[in-house]
Amino acid sequence: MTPTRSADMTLTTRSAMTWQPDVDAFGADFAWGAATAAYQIEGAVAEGGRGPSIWDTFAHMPGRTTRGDTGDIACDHYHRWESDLDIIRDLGLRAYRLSLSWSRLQPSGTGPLNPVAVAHYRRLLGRLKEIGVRAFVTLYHWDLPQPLEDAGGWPARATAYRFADYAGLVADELGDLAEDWITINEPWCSSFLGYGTGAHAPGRSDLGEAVAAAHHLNLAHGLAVANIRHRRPHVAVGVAHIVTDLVTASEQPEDLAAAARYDANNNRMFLDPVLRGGYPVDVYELYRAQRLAELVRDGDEATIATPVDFLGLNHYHQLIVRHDPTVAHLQASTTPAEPATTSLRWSVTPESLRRVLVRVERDYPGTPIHVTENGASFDDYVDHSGQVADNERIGYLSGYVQAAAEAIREGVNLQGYFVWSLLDNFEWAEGYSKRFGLVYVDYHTQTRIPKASAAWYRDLIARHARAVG
Ligand code: IFM
Repeated sequence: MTPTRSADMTLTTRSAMTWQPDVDAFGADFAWGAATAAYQIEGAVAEGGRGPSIWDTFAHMPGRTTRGDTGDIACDHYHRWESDLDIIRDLGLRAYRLSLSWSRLQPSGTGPLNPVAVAHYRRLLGRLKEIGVRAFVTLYHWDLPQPLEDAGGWPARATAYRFADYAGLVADELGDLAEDWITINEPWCSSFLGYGTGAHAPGRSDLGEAVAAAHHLNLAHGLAVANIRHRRPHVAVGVAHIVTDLVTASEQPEDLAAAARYDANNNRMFLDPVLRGGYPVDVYELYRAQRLAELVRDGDEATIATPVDFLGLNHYHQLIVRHDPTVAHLQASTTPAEPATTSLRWSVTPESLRRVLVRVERDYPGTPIHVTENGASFDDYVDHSGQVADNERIGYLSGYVQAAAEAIREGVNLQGYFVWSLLDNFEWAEGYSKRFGLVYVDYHTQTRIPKASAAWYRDLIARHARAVG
């Protein structure tokens, strides 16, 4: 099928609704899915033996989240998971990416798993199997058990070993119910937002801690891959990194250098150790004062480079980078590449997805990739007829899916695509003010209303199924 608009157009207008991406590029087994994360949807924070995580603590601190929102109830998915899985089935999703709550499964961060939580997730994963939906299970999506934070958090090397232990136990208990596992979601956010800027839990602001956290998250990933493989040799294991598309503001040497520093920090500090065997030289340079070289012990880089079966790539938008001496440490600042039109003031740049996919193929050839997150927040509302006409989201997704198709045609080994998110949910420091879902959630009544984009996605998946026979 030939697209009627070129993918590099910014798709923010209502006319984009009529536009259909090229589904022929995607393989027969392509994993069309949607994604969520435990703290963002589950609620039930004090039930079933769950202990507090750093996000419980942080969200309850005054002034940390918009309107003081917390994940205490969220989408109440812990109680409503069966009907939420019915929505997944009705949309025809081929795959669903969810995360497990570490503080539900292992409240103190050490010791045996909590049998109530194991039983809960066994029911949920078992039901996904029954309805023929491929589960992609993330072990860590930012909700560190609070006792581990009290013992030092991610800046402490021991936390990496606690995570690897947890991963092994989960593989023992749940590894028969899912073929696809993701160790950690976006370690850049956990380290640099959690311990660097303090915008995310646990809210610490110390660059040295952020750098230590980054290395220990990378190490935790590598240790966990080995532990999972040891127990479940046949499952596929990967990690989900946010890969930002960066464009240099000018060809001036100082802007080029700023873009390289930004890229080193946001992208290569996480991709290179996993896919190339070690940190790049400029990352060691960038974090010389924070003693990265001393944090990295003999054997760590080999552990982190334990081969993965796929890269989970999370991508949202493109940024323009320029030299900015007023910004500490990176001396670089960014602006959106296009007028920022999503409600998070992110721009809509479909071409950036093609660019990051092609870049990963160029820099780490042959890596199987799943786009484990892509989507946009808009100010969705229920109209007088009870519908949510989120045409901007349809425009966004059309453009990015087309960009993914073009990347495949350019040789990228792309095997799956997950919309962020299945449901509107707790958007971290932004609380419930930002809506990313294919499905609208009324937080007062917990009513779910599939948006127009959900129908659009269902039809896309069905059209692809017909195209591949
Ligand atoms: O909601 C988040 C998700 O938890 C991690 N990746 C980015 C999403 C949108 O901000």
